[in-house]
Amino acid sequence: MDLSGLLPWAGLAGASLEGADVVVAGIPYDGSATYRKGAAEAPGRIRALSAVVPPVTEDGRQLLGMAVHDLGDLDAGPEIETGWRNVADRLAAVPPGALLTVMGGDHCSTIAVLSAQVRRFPGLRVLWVDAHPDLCNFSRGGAWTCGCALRRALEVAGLPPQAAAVAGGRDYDPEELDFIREQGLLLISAAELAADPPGAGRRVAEWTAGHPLHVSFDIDFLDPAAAPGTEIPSPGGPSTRQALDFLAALAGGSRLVGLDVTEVAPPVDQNDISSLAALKVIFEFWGRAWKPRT
Ligand SMILES: [Mn+2]
Repeated sequence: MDLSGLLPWAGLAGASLEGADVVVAGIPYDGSATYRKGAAEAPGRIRALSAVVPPVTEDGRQLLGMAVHDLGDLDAGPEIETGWRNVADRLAAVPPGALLTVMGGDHCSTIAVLSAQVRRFPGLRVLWVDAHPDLCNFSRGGAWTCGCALRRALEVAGLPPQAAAVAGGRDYDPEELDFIREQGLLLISAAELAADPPGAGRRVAEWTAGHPLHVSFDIDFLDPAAAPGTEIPSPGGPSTRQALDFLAALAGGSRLVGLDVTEVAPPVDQNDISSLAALKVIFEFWGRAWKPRT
């Protein structure tokens, strides 16, 4: 793809950190991926491809005037178990008025993101958009592997399990279903969501009850036809269209304070389909969550 002459983030980047409406960062970490690695390359690839996106959303909203600051990539070190702290400190210093947007990394990079977000926004709620709940206490040989990402993130951030909801679930370990039932988490399955994306979005918005909401979007939420380049593709997922309709309805009734998109793995992608899907989610999210200053 010829990107010469084009600027990242639709040309919107270049604002100061203090004056930014949106702050972007990458976490090039895939040390917790147990099947197919490659998510460490996602921030670089998504940032490069962001130059081809126009600064207009699909419903015609202008993003020109939205001030973007790109922090660049943050180093989580070789192991997220220790590496999350430095990344969280950097992200927690982002001014509260800025919409935080992070590119993973495997889904354990979200451990750093959520611990920062809960410092920026007390009372935070988390929507885990994913084919997998990532709620195992121990999975695939470790407690800090991707199957444990949400479980560890809640612990590290000091959030009760009830502060999280899962949307798009269709692959479970038995332990996760027990945990969801015992702790009373909201779970909206892929089948429920695909049957009525706006209805599912409204249900989540209602659940947030006015609390600040961070959305953690694992690209494997999407059907592998829409996002093949990921660690663990899971057939039977929603389309990108359904995902956007879900997010639009969600945005209509909730207070969005951040987004992270994880598990895009460029080395196993096809023609950048998955990176471009991630960018579509990011830009449409911005269009929904950003309130132009008047
Ligand atoms: Mn995940």
